Amino acid sequence: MRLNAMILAALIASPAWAADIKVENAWIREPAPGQEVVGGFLDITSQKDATLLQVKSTVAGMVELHEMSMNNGVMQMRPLDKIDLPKGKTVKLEPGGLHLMIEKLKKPLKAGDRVPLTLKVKTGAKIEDVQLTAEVRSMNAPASHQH
Ligand SMILES: [Cu+2]
Repeated sequence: MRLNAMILAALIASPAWAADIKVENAWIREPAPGQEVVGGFLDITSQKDATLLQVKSTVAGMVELHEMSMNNGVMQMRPLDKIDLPKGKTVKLEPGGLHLMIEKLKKPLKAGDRVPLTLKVKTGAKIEDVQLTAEVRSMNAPASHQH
């Protein structure tokens, strides 16, 4: 029993990032009162060719990968089933482009809150979870899109 507990403690204490994946500037737009869908943004760099398959958060019922783009002068958004992470390239999820759509919020988020996110990243045949926290930030501009 004691040995199992020690192994568990060692696992929990291991570094938060996967060795080959670096995540920076993770933030979430503060939702308006009653709003249950918000955008999430981050910069992700992989040292190997990899694929972001899925994102989860304990504060949300669902997180989708989305892409916004201009189409004949109209801003459109579509869900993606994955986001490619080319080796050594920083892929930016940012307003107006790729983003996370954090949906079915289980509680109100306020500016300054730290929200846990889990990224499921596939590298070759290996799939691993990358844990991080994103800061909720208020934006003066209204949400840039509606569902
Ligand atoms: Cu979206």
